[in-house]
Amino acid sequence: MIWAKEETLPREEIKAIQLAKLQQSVAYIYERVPSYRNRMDEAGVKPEQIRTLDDLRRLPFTYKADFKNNYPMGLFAVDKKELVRYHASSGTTGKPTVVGYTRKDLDVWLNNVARVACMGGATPEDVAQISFGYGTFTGALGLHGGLEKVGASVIPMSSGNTNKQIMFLQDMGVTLLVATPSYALHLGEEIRERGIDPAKDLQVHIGLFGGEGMTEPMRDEMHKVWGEDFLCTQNYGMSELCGPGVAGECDRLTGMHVNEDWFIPEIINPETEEVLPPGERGELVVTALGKEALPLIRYRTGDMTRLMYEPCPCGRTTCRMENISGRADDMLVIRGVNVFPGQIEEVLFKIEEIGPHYEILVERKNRLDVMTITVELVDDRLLDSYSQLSELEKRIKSGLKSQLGLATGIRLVAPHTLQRFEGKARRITDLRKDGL
Ligand code: DLL
Repeated sequence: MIWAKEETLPREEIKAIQLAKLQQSVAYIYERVPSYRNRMDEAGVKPEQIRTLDDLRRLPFTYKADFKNNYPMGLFAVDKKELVRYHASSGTTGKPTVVGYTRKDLDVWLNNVARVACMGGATPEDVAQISFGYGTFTGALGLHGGLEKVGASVIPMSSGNTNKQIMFLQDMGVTLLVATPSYALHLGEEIRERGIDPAKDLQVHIGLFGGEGMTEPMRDEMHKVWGEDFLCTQNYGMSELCGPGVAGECDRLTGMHVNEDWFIPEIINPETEEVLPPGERGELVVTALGKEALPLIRYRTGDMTRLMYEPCPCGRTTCRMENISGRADDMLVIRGVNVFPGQIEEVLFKIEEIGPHYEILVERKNRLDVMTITVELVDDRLLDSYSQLSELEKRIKSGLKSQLGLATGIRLVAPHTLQRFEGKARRITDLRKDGL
């Protein structure tokens, strides 16, 4: 089911909508947000100079630091009394990033989430269990509201309490699961451990995943746990832009369709800030159109991907973004080599004897970067065989060496030793200190 006619417009019509909304949004932000007006003045660009979509490049970027410097609501374009909702994303350190919505913003947002839910196969018949943590995180209330718009019935389960999750999945005839991919894998494993076969004993046949990436090997793993016919798609978004609802995969699994009538995506080289041609990989920059409370122009998302404009067999004409290959700032530099966690995952997930959970530790020893990856065995009987263990370790190391061009340490641990995450997985610990 395609939720909105804007998803199937000819490119020229999409561009016309984008230009009209861009001109309106730039004039609006210039008038109402002093810090962005100052930046435009410094760059010597006025709203009336935005005459074509190419003029977007004349506009200054907005950075995550702008939220910090204007905490909590300095980037807002409306008075507090116009707001009907706040959300906030958890920063790794310091204050959260606070975002707000007017009534119209909320309606646009949830309609965009409804589109994404339909891309992933949701229908009014579905019973949806939301296993994202409720709270200021945009994921839970975003998917909740979007699925209600579709007409599905929603169970606001929240994260954690695996026994209760499983009981509801069974007793309520849940057909659709919303979670982070790492939690969905964990939950699936727990279900199997209780002697339940999700493919036969449960009715769950759709997974709407997001908030963190899902690589193809992870999707394969998901099928092993939840069954071959499980349609699992991922969707993308971020609090600053609205939350979920920016882009989502359809059942053809050809990348995430961007809701282009509300978001203009660009790809830039994160170092030079130069705009890259379609198809090239770089940092995603997004302009959010038509937002009242928190308009954002050319926001540096920090997420690395590429855009594809070829038509999709599903009938949607919107451009698609590839699976996020990492964050510009999540990238690890190990002895001068750029490493994205996704690359490590690609290797690990192809090895049968180990499970999908891992931890990366980076330290500096004798002035050298050392990366150690801890992975779980699937079968603890392997722990009794030294020769099998060392053969496995060698195989993992050589897979990683050819993928990353880098030697890594491997620790093999018994099943269920590593921490599981209910929300976004935190798999990297970087203990390096500058200058050592
Ligand atoms: O994670 C919004 C969201 C919730 C999207 C649920 C989809 C589903 P934040 O908490 O602000 O918002 O985190 C945004 O999460 O910049 C990405 O780095 C990462 N992220 C979100 N979705 C994906 C995805 C929500 N599908 C940050 N693949 C973003 C990879 C993702 N990374």
